[in-house]
Amino acid sequence: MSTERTLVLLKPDAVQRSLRGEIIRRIEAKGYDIVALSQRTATKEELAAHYAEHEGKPFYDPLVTYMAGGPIVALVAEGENVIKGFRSLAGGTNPTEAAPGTIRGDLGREWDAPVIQNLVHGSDSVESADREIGIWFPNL
Ligand code: DAT
Ligand code: MG
Repeated sequence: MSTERTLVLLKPDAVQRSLRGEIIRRIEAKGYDIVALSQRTATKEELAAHYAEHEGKPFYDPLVTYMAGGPIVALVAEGENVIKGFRSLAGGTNPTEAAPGTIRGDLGREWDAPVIQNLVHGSDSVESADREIGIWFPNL
């Protein structure tokens, strides 16, 4: 076990649907600390850095357009194994298939859109978390 930090984004659909409180409640109820939090509209530069691993994939352009389409909330959560733990809270990528009890499974659904809108992002490894926290919170 080790204390970790992870980068969470509440995506534009979460903000637009007024689900910020519900999602943050689940993070806090799980017992993780929120050590930084900021709402802003993401720039294309931030999103290009954040989603560099997906550049060239068919959903990349719609993904960046969706993520730039409204305010997001970026936050850093801290706790033992929080990287894996938040991804468990979030559920699988496709909200139709995400397990009930998870953020995406309980609150998400598919829409007629060229990209999956699934409410939240969570870092997938220690290396990703370090890199992503550096993008969204360079002074942390
Ligand atoms: P995750 O967010 O579960 O880590 P990912 O990193 O593979 O998933 O993809 C980033 C986002 O891109 C994901 O949250 C939703 C979107 N996405 C992924 N695969 C997709 C696909 N096949 N079609 C449309 N959108 C997709
Ligand atoms: Mg990912």
